[in-house]
Amino acid sequence: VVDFSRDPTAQGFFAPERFESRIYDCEVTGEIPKSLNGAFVRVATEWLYPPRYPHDSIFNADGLVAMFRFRNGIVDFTERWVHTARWQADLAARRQLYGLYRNPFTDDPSIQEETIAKPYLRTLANTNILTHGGKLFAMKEDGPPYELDPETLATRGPMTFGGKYRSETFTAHPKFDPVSGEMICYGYEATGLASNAIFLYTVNRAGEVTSEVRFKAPYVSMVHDIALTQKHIVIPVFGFETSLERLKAGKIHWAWNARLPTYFGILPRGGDAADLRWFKGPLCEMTHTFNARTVGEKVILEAPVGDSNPFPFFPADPGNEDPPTVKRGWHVRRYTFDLASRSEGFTEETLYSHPIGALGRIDDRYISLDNRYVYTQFTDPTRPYDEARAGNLRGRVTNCYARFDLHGRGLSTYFAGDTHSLGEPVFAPRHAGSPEGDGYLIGIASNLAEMRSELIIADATKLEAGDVARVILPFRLGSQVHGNWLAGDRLVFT
Ligand code: V55
Ligand code: FE
Repeated sequence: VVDFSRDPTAQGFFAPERFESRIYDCEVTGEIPKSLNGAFVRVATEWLYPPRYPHDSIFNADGLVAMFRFRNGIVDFTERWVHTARWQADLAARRQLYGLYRNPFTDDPSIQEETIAKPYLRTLANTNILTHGGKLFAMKEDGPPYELDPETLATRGPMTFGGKYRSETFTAHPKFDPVSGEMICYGYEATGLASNAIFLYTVNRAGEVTSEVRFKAPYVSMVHDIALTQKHIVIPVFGFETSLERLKAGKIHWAWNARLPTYFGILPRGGDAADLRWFKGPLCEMTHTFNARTVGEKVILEAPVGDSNPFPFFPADPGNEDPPTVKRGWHVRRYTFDLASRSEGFTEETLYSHPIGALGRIDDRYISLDNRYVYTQFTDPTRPYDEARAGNLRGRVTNCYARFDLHGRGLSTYFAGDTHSLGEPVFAPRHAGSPEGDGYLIGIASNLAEMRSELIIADATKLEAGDVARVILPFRLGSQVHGNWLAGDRLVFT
């Protein structure tokens, strides 16, 4: 039975829509820049069938991928479920067979034996969507990526990399080196549920695995994102914990634990496990990174960072909660790791005390290089809000994008309007050769008054001027996890 009426998080603007769709030549306001050739792709979490447990995480909902294909000022739209093994099994059974987030011990008894032995079969491919080696794929960090047809978004199936990718899992945040064209990717819990094995891979331009490094995390935690420099890979480990006992007890995969330290692994590129060095310090919540670089003997990392549990659906066990004095929210912070020092410590510096969102992006052509700008969304409670038209969400809507200057220490902001709420912004270059930051911020806005979603296109160099165009959808899109701009000259989008 499909009944979402008892789920308070699935109502109003957030009620699941659950359909696959195609719109030819979308409705547009303003003018889409003709130089934008490529695609904005994104993935949302949406339940095909309601969860078996009411306290489950929305991260355990199915992946719904969408593409806005830009050609010469025209935009076509396609949206499809990722037809994972799990999605297909649920559809065949006409009900939700799968239990809590990343806990097969809570699955339907009819499938448990298989899902406990092969937990990667439960992946939802619901976290990110990217291309490499001529393939488009959606992924979640608990299983293999799923390859998609770049024209139709039809699911082709799990990716195997010719058998040379040996981790059971694959991160949702692979990193692309713009100089070498390589993809650096990894899996944590690489050898099974609650294992502390991390396998890290280099995949060349052609999509072939060229190196593997196997090592162990200091404790089993959510290694959601990493950072890449031209010389090093930075691996943050912080704050969440799990164990087989916990999973067998039927609990959700992760518990926050404010008593845990943060570790940062620094691995030289081309090195092996013996070259990995762990730095250790007080807890910092760094689910996502902006970027990093190696300068002499120092590795320098910027990230949106907080000090408290970011995910209320992964609560702490009694005694491990955040102290009551802790401030919630995120800031732009810089971390410096001194490879010449013998100390295991690192330094932390808040670059901007301005509140920001948990997601942050850069001009992806500068991944691993010295970037000047970082972009994120945030809530400005002083901006106007039309409660009569948009409903009772005053002070809670994410109404702005920000660009922070890491060199000049300046901030510019875009305001989406008094009935809108924004997700993650992505950066699209104005032209293939335009300098860093010369381009557009693109992202989905919820129009809470009209009950529809809009794709915002704002000039990243003139955010205060408002957007240059919006693509108007006649329906709501599910909550985005991540999106990306795939330029026309990049691989599958020629
Ligand atoms: C995140 C999202 C996930 C997940 C783990 O945003 C971390 C972070 C949508 O699923 O499984
Ligand atoms: Fe993420």
